[in-house]
Amino acid sequence: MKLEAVELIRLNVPLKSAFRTSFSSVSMHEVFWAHVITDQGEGWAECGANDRPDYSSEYHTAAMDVIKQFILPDLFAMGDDLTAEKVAPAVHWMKGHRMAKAAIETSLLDAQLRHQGISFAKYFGAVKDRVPAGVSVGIMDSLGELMRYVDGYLNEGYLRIKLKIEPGWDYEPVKLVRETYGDDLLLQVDANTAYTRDDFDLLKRLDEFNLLLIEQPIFEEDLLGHAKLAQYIETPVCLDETIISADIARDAIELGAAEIINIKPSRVGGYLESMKIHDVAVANNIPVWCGGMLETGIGRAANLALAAMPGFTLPGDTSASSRYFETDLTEPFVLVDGHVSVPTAPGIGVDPIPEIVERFTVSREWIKR
Ligand code: OSB
Ligand code: MG
Repeated sequence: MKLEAVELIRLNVPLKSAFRTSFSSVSMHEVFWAHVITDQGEGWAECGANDRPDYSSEYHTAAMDVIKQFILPDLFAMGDDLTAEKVAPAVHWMKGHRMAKAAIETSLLDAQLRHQGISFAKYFGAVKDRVPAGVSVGIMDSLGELMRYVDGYLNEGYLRIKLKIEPGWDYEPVKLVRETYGDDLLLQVDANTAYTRDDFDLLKRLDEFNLLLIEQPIFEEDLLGHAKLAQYIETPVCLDETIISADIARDAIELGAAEIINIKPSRVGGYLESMKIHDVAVANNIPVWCGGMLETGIGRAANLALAAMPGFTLPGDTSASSRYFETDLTEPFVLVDGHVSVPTAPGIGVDPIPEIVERFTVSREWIKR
């Protein structure tokens, strides 16, 4: 395949309600898409980077810059020798910038598989045609507000609730949700690194609520700290921010720092690295689940395909489009019996709807070979 041109499309898509985590409150999903044109057809991907370097060191302006200055020149230079599988080796010299790399690799994989008539799900070796959906519930201003949201999501049929936590918003909300809905509710929490090694006793108090897992309790570089915490508490420790590669996944598992792994393709540099992490986890009996970055349909479609791989044994943050947006930019993903369908059409399996995309577009830029 030969890469002819890339369009970077910046979009501002309003969220239905503000999504607050321990690191930010977002009411506008500010993202960009990579739209590649190759000699075999076009492809699409959503970059997972936020507008600020708050979840990871990446942010969308920087990701776009890295794509333009470094990633594309290397790929243009490969002529017609390019495949999606060759992207990661070609840009391996470049430190970090995994979300930028993932956006380009994924859009090329989309182009390649659309041309071959193969869906992402088939390429990944998916074993399900629909995946169980959880929902990530942000930090709220009050317990009453939290309960209205949790109640609404459970009524819609979500199969698992994830509560965002931070110091001061942990024990009480978890206790209230557990006591209101009983022991059968699949319940987990996500701290996005908000705690420290000094908080282990506080986190141990959550043991009484029989949580599925606690996600990324402390600093992402503190592998040993997570291993110590995993020893100290009953709740399984799940890593998100820390796991940026299959190598780190292997080490975290061996160290006892990751009893469960959240796989987010953007964070790890793409779907091919995600498949490797899946395989490392499965080989070590570590459950994985698919995380999210509030993706529009373009990113969500690919995540759903990944979540249909056999090792994804826990419900993901692969919620329906209506969890996030009044209007998605592709055919919306809907919740049916707590599940979301895995796309079956070639590539990511969905297309942007031009009139809707237009409404949310902030800017477009073409980079040609
Ligand atoms: O830590 O999983 C996270 C959203 C943005 C950044 C980080 C995270 C999240 C979520 C929501 O928890 C996941 C989703 O529903 O897409
Ligand atoms: Mg997380």
